[in-house]
Order: sequence, then structure tokens, then C-alpha cells
Amino acid sequence: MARLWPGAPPCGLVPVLLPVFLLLLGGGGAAGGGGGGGGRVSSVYPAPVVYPHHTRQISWKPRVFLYQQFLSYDEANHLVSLARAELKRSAVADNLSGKSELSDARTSSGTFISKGKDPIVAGIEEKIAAWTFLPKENGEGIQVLRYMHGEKYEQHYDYFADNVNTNRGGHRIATVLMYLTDVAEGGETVFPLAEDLTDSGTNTSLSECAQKGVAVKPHKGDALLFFNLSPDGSKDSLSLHAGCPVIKGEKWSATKWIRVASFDKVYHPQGNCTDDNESCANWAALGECKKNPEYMVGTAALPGYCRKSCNLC
Ligand SMILES: O=C(O)CCC(=O)C(=O)O
Repeated sequence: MARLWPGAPPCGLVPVLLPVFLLLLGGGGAAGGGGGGGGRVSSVYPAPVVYPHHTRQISWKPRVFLYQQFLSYDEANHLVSLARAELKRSAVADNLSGKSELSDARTSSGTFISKGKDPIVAGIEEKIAAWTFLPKENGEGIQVLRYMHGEKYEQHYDYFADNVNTNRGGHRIATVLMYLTDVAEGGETVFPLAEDLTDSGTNTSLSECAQKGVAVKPHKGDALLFFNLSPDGSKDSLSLHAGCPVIKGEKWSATKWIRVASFDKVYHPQGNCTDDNESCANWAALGECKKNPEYMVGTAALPGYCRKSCNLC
């Protein structure tokens, strides 16, 4: 059942041809082109360049695609260095209230990076929009995750079960998952319900967890795109996926969740002075404004869900 997607570059000529492409695209010289092609190409580029031939279809049900060498090594390293000092234990959204809470199902550490935080982050976000054909404004901030030995994200969906998290931009239509490191063993992303197009039998280079479905092995710079909603907008139950436990090494990844509509526009009839959840007052009384400021108060990039109860206005 399990199928492995190797990380070898799709075309051996790419490193040779890349500088020529970049020159033709006007990005030439030391700065190079769009950063979409070469794994070790440095620097930030003026316009996103996406190479369609780098993309492979992993599955059609659900729709999953792998772009090899989507990020340059410099871009991957940059995301790790921005996140390293800010890591906190990852949380999941409660199915009813939508509130972030800790769970044994997700044991990584992570942090969100504000949209457009610096030119490199902005460049990556441009490139994601160019690849997915989905507007930049529909994207959440990139979440960088670190998985140490044994850490994992058990099977889950990226669309929401609650009605609170959909207030801003609706469901997560698609997910772009970028691998920021290689992983010696384990740490694969697996789609247990995906239709296997090949009859490759058991692949022994995959961990036991990954053999339970169609799996992708993390390779630094590669990116996965998968759709959580079907083309008719309904939830795609086949999009169930998991991050397998890391067995050897450390896994760093960066997730960009993309909504159906704008995540940047927050419509509040009474300005921003609102509570978006009926439990906000209770949570504020329990000290959540201080304990969970990203959700309650918001970040520099986005307002939180309980601004009124946190006395911000
Ligand atoms: O780390 C992985 O491979 C999976 C991560 C994931 O499922 C998510 O961020 O939604």
C-alpha cells in the first residue's frame, strides 16, 4: 500500500540551466531569480518564479502534490532561524469551542511568523500564491514546527470542526507544507485514506506509521500541497493526514494554511472591539489573556478572538 516519493531532483539539468533561466527572467547577477528552483540558490528575488515541472502528483483522491526544491536552502534556514527562539508547544483547535489546547495527538513545538515579516518571508508567500493560484491574502501566517525524537501529529483534518475558527476567511481550503530539514528516519507525512496509484508493495525505507498510507519523506526544501476541501467546497474526508513520529534526527517544517476567503480582512460591525466566542469572558477571568495571548489578544499581524474581554478596547 505504501508509496514513497524520493527527494532526488526531478531534472539533473536544473542546476546547470537555472542561472540561464534567471538571467532571462531579469533576476540575474548575484541576486538570482525567484528562489523557486535551486535547492542551494541564495538570496531573495524580486518576483516569484515557479517551475511547473518540479511538481509531481502524489494522489488525486485526495489531491496532493509535491514540489521538489520549492524553497532554497537559504529560505529554509531562514525560517528555522526566525522560529528557533520563539517555539512553544503546539496546540490543536477544540472541536466545539475552537479554542487552542494542548493534546497528546500533537507533540511538536512551533510558532507563527507574521505575514510579510521580512523580504524573505514575503518572497516565500509570493511563491506559494504563484504555485497554488490562491491569493496571498487568504493565507494565514506561516507556522514553523519542530519535531524532536518521538514527536508527531496524529491523523487529523486541516478543515475545522468548530464554527469559531471559520469566522476569519472560512475553512482551510488547502495546506502547503514545506520541509525545512531532511529527517534521517520517520517524520513522513502520510495520507492513510489516499488512493494508491501504484502497486509498489511494502517500502522498507518508510517507518511503520508511513506504511499505513501514501507517504512523503521529508527532504529539505520540498513542499507538499494538498486540498482539504473538494472542488465543490465540501470537506474532503480523504484529506486525513498525519505527521509520523520522528525516529532518528529532528524534523523542521513550515505550514501555510490557505483559507477559502481573505484571512487579512476582519469584518467587525462594531470595529475590532468584539468577542468572537461566547466563552471569552470566562476565559479572560481564568487568565487566558496572558496565558494564551495569540488567540485571545492577537498578534502584531492579526487581532485576537477575545479583544473585548481582554480589555483591549
Ligand atoms: O508534519 C507533518 O508531516 C504534518 C503536519 C500537519 O499535518 C499539519 O501541519 O497540518
